[in-house]
Amino acid sequence: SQRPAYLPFDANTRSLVYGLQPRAIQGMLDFDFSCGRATPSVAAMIYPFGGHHIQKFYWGTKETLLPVYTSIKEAVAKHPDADVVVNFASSRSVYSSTLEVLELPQIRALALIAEGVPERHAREILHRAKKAGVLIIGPATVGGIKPGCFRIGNSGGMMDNILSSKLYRPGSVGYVSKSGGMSNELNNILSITTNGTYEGIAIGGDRYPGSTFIDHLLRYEQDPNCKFLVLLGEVGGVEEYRVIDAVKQGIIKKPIVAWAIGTCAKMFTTEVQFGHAGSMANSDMETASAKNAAMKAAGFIVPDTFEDLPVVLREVYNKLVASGSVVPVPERPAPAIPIDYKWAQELGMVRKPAAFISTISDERGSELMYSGVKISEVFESGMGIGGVISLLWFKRRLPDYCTKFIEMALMLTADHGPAVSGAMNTIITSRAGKDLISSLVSGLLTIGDRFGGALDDAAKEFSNAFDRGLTAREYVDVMRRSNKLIPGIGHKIKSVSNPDYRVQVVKDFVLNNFPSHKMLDYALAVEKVTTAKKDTLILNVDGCLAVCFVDLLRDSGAFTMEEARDYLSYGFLNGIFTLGRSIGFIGHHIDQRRLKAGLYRHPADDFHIEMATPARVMGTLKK
Ligand code: Q5B
Repeated sequence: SQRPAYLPFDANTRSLVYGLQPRAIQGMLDFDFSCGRATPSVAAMIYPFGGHHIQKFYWGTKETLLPVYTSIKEAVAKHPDADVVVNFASSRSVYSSTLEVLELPQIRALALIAEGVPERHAREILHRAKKAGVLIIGPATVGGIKPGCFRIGNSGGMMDNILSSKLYRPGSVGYVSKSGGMSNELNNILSITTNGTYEGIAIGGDRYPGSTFIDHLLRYEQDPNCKFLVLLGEVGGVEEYRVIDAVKQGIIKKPIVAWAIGTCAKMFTTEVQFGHAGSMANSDMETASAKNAAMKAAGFIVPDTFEDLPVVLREVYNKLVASGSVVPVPERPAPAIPIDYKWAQELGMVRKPAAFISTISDERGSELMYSGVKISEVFESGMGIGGVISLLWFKRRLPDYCTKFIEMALMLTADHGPAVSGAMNTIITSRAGKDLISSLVSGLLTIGDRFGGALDDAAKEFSNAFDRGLTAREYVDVMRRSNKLIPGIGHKIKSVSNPDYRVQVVKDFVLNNFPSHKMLDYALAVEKVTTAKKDTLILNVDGCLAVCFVDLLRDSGAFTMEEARDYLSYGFLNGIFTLGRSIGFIGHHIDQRRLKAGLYRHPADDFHIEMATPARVMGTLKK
């Protein structure tokens, strides 16, 4: 690295991020963009699982791609300009991945974010890092921030915090604290009382941090651009005393403002463990009050209370300005940072017309809802599949007899043997080795005017004729004159002498439960006319269900006349047969699988094949 050791980060720092942390990386890139960096500070990610790939991030309003490598070695080799690793590995894997990084001389600084790293591991990392001359920040830290240059992970908080604390440009104060929360507080105070943060490091709250207060303060002391120092320590440990020694020995000469947090500990009768692992006084000198007194005695600028910290910071800053040590530069306007659409939407800053409208279900809340009814209520009410269909198809709760009728329709249409067109298709497809969906769809595709899909037309034609006041005979004659088959009439095998039991079940139910069955009565009158002509021209299952659904729509009281007309025009009735028969087709597919049925080839003698020899086209077959 070209940078002096006291300057691990500058505006050209490039880093590798260990672990898949898209939010943190986006935060780093947004920070870079706000600083006006030419290149993103993250060169690549390392993630041992899932193979090489690339991930997309925003760079301002545009998008940029970052590679993901599976090994640290490869990432380092591919990005020789990267000399920092931000390691998001968990407490379980941070040790091994960090030791691996420490083997690579290219990496000069390493931030360890994981909490709960065993102290034995932390001490070994510390030892090896010292030997390798690598700066370690952490573990158990958010990292640190160098305004205008580089941000470690989530340091500095959300982008609005970064902007309000003016972290997009450097100030003059180098600070060191223990945690991200303390750092955020300092960034804010410094932006108000001084020209802001020059660099801030949170060393982490563990008992064995990879670098301590003194390491960073010595760097700041050497860095000519850092004009004064701030130490925000806390109760527990003796690290503040190492800084006191350095001040006493004249190694640290720059003004240093300090405060040890935790002075309230003396109000408790027993020793108190504050938030961090190391924040407990094991002796009198480790108390915050003792540290504050010792720092004051050594010449640090120590306020009387934490509340007075801003006052002393402002005083020190004003003195440095007056002496010419700090030369304030005109404030540049805060950069405009594009914010994520989702976030802007949550803040109510943007609106966008939805491309789709949906009114029947919603899974976004804590509970799935069908047409405004919670799924728990769907079950508690015992509404069954008929009730679910009434919610999802008609957006209303239908009376019990209607939901029972829907269920009956599904049960009766579920299957009608293997010989019908749809089942044949499913079976043949299944035997050709195709999967369930293909076999099912192959069967469903046969549903139409002739087979199973006559419901919609039957409902339409019967109700038209009825509404026009045609008698049953007149309707049959009208259809014959226009050369149309009556939808819902006729069956390949069922007849007056071989009645379809399914139709009988439907009729019985409707006659006994529906408040009105005008359309069924009309269709039965039509059946009388057609069966007089031919035994097989019965009201078939499609026709019977269709006319009964018209009765339900028109006379159950659950629909207006207009709604009844609309629903019929949507063609939902064939959906009843399709839904019901899907049960059977799936059954046939499973059946064929269970039987291990092989590929089917239809016997050739079942085809009458006749091919006409094509006529010779003059001139093309000349000898
Ligand atoms: N004729 C169903 O035909 C079938 C007539 C008619 C006036 C009619 C035929 C038809 C309308 C569509 C319909 C649903 C193709 C049927 C279903 C589900 C199923 C199936 C299963 C299951 C049967 C003989 C003579 C001819 C015709 C005349 C026929 N239909 N006249 N209106 N509707 N119906 N589909 O038996 O003078 O001799 O020339 O298209 O409702 O799909 O189990 O199999 O659950 O899976 O082949 O139940 O009726 O009769 O075509 O030989 O005609 O009757 O004009 O007169 P067939 P054809 P003529 S239920």
